[in-house]
Amino acid sequence: MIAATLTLNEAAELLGVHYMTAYRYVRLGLLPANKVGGTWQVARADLETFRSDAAPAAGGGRRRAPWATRLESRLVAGDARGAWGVVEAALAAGAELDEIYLDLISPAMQSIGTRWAAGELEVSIEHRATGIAFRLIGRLGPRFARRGRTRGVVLLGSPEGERHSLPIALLADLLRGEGWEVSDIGGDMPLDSFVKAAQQMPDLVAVGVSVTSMSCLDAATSLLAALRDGLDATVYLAVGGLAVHDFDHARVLGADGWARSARDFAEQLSQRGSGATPAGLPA
Ligand code: B12
Repeated sequence: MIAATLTLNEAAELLGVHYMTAYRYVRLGLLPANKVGGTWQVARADLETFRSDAAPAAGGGRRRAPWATRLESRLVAGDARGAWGVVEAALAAGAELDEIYLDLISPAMQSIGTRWAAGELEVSIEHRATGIAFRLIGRLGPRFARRGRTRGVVLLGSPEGERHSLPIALLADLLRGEGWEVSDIGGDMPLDSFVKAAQQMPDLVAVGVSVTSMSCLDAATSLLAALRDGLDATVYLAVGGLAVHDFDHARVLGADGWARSARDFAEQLSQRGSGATPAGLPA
């Protein structure tokens, strides 16, 4: 009977490469593997997929590296070093910092969430993956820093009860990369403290409220109303995140604007900064 699982040595032999080369494939997220009792194990099916992926694409073109899938495999395995290896490899291959956040880390986390919801992954795996994702952005975050004058101050946070703070941390760095000074007050922020933080922020241009859980939409509505009452009318109030469907929904919640992604939000803020009114948004 053919074994469904191989040691890394066996996998290296079947691939015709040195053990260390096979290990590097694992570390780069190219070859999925799990550590069991101190040794790496590779599923035979994953080895076959790796082999066919390594073959030249039909028509002679180069295959696009599936970085997000590789990162996901390292996050699910709890392999922080390997996850960083994937990020480094993607950067070396020419990926920009915003692409690492939006096209690697975000889809990897979204897929992990889908797999958790389908009962395929334990919640402990999801928590561990989130911890590693935070460590990745902890290393990458300083690279977004821009020299010189900032374009203005943006406050980001989530209403009380909303524990999804990773989307805010990602959004914060992406806006910093566009030259904004960002204050990230994280998730699950009591309403009074959120409003006070905004009021104490000099030169505040915009507040972004992030809502991922549907159950926190009411808290977001109360927060936006309190921010509207407590802040100067020139401060732009935006809402976003998985639980907010579109611009109309954002208006119902009491915000001035909405953006589906961090890229769109950065674009909106830039247009406001330049004095132009973003399409479909109030001045
Ligand atoms: C990690 C995670 C957690 C962690 C969060 C840890 C942390 N500190 O962040 C923990 C374990 C705490 C958690 C808890 C729960 N989670 Co959870 N979680 C996730 C997971 C896997 C990843 C979240 C993430 O970081 N995504 C990556 C970010 C980048 O994606 P994003 O949300 O699209 O963000 C972008 C845009 O939305 C936008 N954006 C975000 N905010 C804002 C704000 C503004 C102003 C603007 C303009 C734009 C903007 O910019 C971002 C970058 O482009 C998701 C899966 C998923 N699909 O996201 C589930 C997920 C969000 N969780 C879910 C659920 C159900 C829960 C729990 C209810 C589970 C439970 N029974 O306890 C609790 C709820 C806790 C609470 N009250 O908040 C569901 C949500 C379903 C729903 N919409 O209601 C998801 C979708 C999983 C699933 N597929 O079912 N979770």
